[in-house]
Amino acid sequence: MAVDTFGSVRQFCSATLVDKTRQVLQSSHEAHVVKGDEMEALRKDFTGYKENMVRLTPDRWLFPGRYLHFADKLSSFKWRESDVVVMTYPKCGTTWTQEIVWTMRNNPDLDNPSATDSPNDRVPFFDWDMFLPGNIPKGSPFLAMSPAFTKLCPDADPNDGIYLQLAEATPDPRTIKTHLPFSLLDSSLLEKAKVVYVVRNPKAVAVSNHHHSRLFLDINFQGSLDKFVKYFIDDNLVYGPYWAHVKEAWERRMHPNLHLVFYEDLKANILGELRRLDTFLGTHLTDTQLARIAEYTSFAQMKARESKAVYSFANQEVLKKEGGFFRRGNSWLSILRLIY
Ligand code: PPS
Repeated sequence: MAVDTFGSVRQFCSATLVDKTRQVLQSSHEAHVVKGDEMEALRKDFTGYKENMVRLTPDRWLFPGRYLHFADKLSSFKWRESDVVVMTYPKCGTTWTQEIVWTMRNNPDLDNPSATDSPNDRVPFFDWDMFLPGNIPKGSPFLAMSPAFTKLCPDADPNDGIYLQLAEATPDPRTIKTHLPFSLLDSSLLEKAKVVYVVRNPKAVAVSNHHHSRLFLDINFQGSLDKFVKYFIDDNLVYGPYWAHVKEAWERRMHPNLHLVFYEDLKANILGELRRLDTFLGTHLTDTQLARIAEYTSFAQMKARESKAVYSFANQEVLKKEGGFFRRGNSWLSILRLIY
């Protein structure tokens, strides 16, 4: 199928347009539109994909086309010394870690009333906007999901990024979530801010992502786990490739501002991991505070506190039969070992 080029997103981009299907971004990556048979095949399996996707070279990063609207702003985002960035490939334990880090920094005695605000308002997911529609009207449910945006950015246009602008407007000390790899962010990031990078066994990541991709209607994956694993291995999932993402963090692991966390270690020894984080963040919490935070951020307690608003964008059948976002916290062994 002959699909359009960057279409409507092109007019917003500050990146250099090389020709109808290529652009050079400020990060110096070249963006190519995914089109023709490749896009058709993706749309058949991911029926929620409305826009064309883009691929960046080098490394073949895959994003929705609307990434181009934000790419240069994301890669030149100004980091501050008090920032802590929680960075992950999707489904590696981001939500758990962002709650741990925010709580350690802002709610060590579990008495901060802001703790009931939505997690993505307290810890802006600053690259999320590429997944939202390009024309967000007043009264949109996407705006209702972020009261902090309306409060902190009353005059801002949501189409320029609800979460990007919220991240800019959030007062210090900020904790910011991203699924972007280092190479798509400002090269000063580690010199200015602290980064907590979370990695998880790729088999668990694939199983978790398969569920997520079937649950949420803007993805709406139609196929089996087997088929999804092939997408994962072939680096054909958004935010992929997994290994390039992890490698970029691994190469920086000796940097004093980078803290590497394994999801499996959080599960096995949460108190030990909280102590390591305490040292890295410089939060100086007592053992009693850390023990309370471990309990407060446990799977059971986070699941109990979860807001259900996001499920208005979910496949209700999958939700009912297989669970929501807080699915199981580790089930790949029983599922994937049967296949691989
Ligand atoms: S996302 O969508 O990329 O932000 O997802 P992410 O938060 O990275 O990963 C979701 C998986 O993490 C599990 N999870 C937890 N495990 C243990 N303890 C706590 N508190 C916790 N919170 C979230 C969540 O259940 C997802 O894993 P699966 O295997 O799908 O259950």
